[in-house]
Amino acid sequence: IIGVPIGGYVKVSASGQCCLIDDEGKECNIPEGEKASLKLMHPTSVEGVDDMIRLGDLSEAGLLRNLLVRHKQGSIYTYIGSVLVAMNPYQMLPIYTAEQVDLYHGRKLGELPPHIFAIADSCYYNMRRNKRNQCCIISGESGAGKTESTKLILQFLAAVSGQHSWIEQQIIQANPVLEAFGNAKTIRNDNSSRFGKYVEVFFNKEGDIEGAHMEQYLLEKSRVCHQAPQERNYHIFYCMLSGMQSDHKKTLSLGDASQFKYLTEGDCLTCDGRDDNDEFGRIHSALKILTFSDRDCWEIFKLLATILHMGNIDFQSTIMNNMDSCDVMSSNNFSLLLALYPQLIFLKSLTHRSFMTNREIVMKPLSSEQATDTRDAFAKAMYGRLFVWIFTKINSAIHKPQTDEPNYTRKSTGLLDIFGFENFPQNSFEQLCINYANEHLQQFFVGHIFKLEQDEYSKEEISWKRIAFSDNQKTLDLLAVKPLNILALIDEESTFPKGTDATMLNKMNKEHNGNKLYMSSKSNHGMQFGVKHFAGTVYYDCEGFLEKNRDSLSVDIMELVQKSSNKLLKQIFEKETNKNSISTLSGQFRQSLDSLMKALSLCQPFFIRCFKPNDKKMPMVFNRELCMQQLRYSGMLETIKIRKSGYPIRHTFKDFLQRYRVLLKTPAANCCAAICRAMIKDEEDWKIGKTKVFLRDHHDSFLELEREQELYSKALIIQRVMLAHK
Ligand code: AD9
Ligand code: MG
Repeated sequence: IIGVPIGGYVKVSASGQCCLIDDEGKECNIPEGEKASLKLMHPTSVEGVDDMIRLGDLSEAGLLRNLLVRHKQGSIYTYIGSVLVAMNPYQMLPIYTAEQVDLYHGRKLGELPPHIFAIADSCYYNMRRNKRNQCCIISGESGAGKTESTKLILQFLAAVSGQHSWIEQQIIQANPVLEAFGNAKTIRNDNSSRFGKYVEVFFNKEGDIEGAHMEQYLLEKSRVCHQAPQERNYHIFYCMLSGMQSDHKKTLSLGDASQFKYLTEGDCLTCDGRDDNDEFGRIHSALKILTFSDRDCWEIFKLLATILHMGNIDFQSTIMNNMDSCDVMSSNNFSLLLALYPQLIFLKSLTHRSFMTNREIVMKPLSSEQATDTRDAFAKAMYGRLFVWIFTKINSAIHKPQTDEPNYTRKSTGLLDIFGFENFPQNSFEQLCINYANEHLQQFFVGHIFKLEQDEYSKEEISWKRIAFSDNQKTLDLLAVKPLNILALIDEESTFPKGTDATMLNKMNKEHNGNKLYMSSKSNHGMQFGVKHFAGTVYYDCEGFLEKNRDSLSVDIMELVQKSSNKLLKQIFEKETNKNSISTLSGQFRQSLDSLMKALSLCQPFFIRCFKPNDKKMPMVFNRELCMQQLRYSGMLETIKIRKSGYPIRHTFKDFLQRYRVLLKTPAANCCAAICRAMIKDEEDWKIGKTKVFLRDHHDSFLELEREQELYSKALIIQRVMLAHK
């Protein structure tokens, strides 16, 4: 890697020839002239350290090597103070057993080798000791291990929570369901989360889990209709087709996955290491635990089948009155769909769109491409709403009202597992939203580690040399803060009936041309724009932006839903009317992110940075370049510098005294004596007994007076300072 030295050791052969074996196992002879560029490694780098704050060689190369050495030893966790770096092992390690839970429970951070359980235990301990809500912010790119880490923390919290009750079971069982409906195989991760989630677990005074609440963010709906090569649709479809009883399948006219267009676009039906058949059983029983009735499950599967059958509808182009139009191909088998909808309305709403002229509503025929888009939009909307419905239902199962205890509000630990930063050869609206969310989180991290820390030092007048750090606020400004920011322009254009992706891009180019963080289209006809994100520059393809952002269905489709005989279908589309006023997707996403950030800012945060050691999903392979990239953009080097020279722990004097006075080993009596000695001249005027201080009568009021004066003069000073500031 350019500019990043590699570690190694020198082997001297019997003949005296020197040869270098580097960290990647490569042997090379060192020409005489280059020997001077060899540097002796700092002793802390040779075997690696648990906490990178202790590294002697605080350089990129030093950090990288530390992670490499530990990865080789099988130590996947490393601290930077209280920040945990977690390297995906891509293999099952025997470190998550009940014994390990016991081992880490009740121990201080750093007492034992770094572990995700240690972070979980710190959360739990802090929550109870400080009576403050905690949160774990888990970040990293796709496949780095965020979702697995979230599950491990939940597992730990459930294990240490006193009672082993039904509610813990339910919270844990929410995962297989959410993953079935919201995760899919992508080229980066066989179980990639295509939505973000924030899970808040509530604890009562005794430290037992009392309930939970989950928030979801922006499911990737486009996957329902399109998959990139070697990627799959959501797991649930394949599980259903492989695990469902054959008579049920027959009722729903289901064969196997290869029969459905929506499942075959990526040319990948199975996923190594996943057994869709087994998984179906697990999903089904998890649904039951979460209070979904057999009927609910059946309704869900029916809707999924509907979506699959919809995908198989083809349109045949025709010309009618000189206009492009189309018909549904008669060869298609859509008998299942017709059981749901009146036939004529169904066919018409897919192939026509009605709109208002000055006087009346007219039906305009759609071309076969437009009809295909309408069909896909309907399928995506169905799946998206089904997902939200399932999510809401899970939430109501795990929601438990706080037990009525006067003077106690229950505390929570929140776990944030959100989609990682994405930069594909082609990026669209979804990537823009995802990367915007990641910018927000990065800002939160930077804000917490750097800004707050340094601000606190200046406030307390602690002498301190400021550390430069890369702040991504300017990117956030460009995306969502400045007037006419990118998201605002997309929203604005989405509300113009005549707005197109091209007019939107035009406005963006005009507005942000001078901004160094913004890249205009590469050519005049280009439909791309670029944003310089904290983790690299991403070019976005504008095509489809407005349509995705508007996220609306034609009135004809909405009418079709109303006329359908399916209760669940009607129910999931019901909310439309009473949804709050924000109608665009990016608007809703922004709002939910804002409230997330607000919630996070009220918690004591822990940060877990997941790292991906290689792109091949392989154990024991450490790609230095890939890791270097992650180290750089996650700001780890700066984090270490600030943690190393900083004071991340702070107490008010009062708290500190109350907690740590015992360590002085001065008995209380001696402290009392010290006070008396300082205040009362004559040693004969006071005596220290076994449990009490004995004073002369007049010294009682004397001490009280002195105390008052001391406190009063402090109050006066404060008052004066406040007046001066006015
Ligand atoms: V994405 O942004 O949702 O695409 P994640 O969530 O960061 O991504 P995930 O947790 O799904 O990644 O991890 C990917 C895979 O790595 C898992 O399916 C496991 O096979 C593997 N993994 C991750 N962490 C561990 C671990 N602690 N132990 C064993 C792991 N395997
Ligand atoms: Mg995930």
